[in-house]
Amino acid sequence: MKITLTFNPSELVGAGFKPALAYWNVARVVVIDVLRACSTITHALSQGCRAIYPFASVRECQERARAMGRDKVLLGGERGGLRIKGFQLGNSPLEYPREVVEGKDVLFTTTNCTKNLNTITRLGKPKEVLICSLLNLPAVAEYLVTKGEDVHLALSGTNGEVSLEDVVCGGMLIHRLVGAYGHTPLSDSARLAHVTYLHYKDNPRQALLDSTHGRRLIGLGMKRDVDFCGRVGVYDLVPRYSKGAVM
Ligand code: 3SL
Repeated sequence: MKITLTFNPSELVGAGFKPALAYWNVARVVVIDVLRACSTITHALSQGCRAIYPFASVRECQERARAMGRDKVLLGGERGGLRIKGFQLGNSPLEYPREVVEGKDVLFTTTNCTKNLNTITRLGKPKEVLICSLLNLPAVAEYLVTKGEDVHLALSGTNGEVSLEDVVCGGMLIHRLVGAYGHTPLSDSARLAHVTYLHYKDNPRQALLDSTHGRRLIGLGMKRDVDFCGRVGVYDLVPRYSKGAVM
């Protein structure tokens, strides 16, 4: 099992990643966005949401809503961390309880994560595309261990920058895979994530509080979201992206 990692979606299309494209089509890709999209997706699915349809842009989301029937779907997501005008839901997991999302399809767009997903699927056809946050990390790790195949961790980052909380989540996943497999070839970026995780090993939640994005969300009055997303292994779920939907 070889493990590679990109810190944000712009690296996926950069020249540096090109040599790995052949490998891309056989790898299992794990998309990570701890604050907050992957946490929100995982939580919504745990609450009985039928499917989440991720879109790169607000316009695509609105067009699909018109095509599917505006009253048949929920629109969710954010720009700048805030709910988009005309959308019923933002990107806070707390806005996705069972009474709101059970049996519903959510059309979803966020600044970084849904663009990351979009880039991944435009680049080719990975074997599987999985969604991981701290909330479901043990379930994802367990699943990957049963497969024992190459994995690429695609962190979402923030506006083209590295996000500490995503790096620590990626590093925690690597730690579990290395623990299960012993010697595992790691790319330098995967090794960096692992080392960063080891720094936060005893208190991974602290990484969310230290991170630029976590502090920004707290500044916007969203401390409850940061606390919610900082919990490890709450859901035994491995959401998959396939044919335009996460289920
Ligand atoms: O960019 C994203 O995908 C979001 O998760 C960022 S935010 O936490 O909603 O600001």
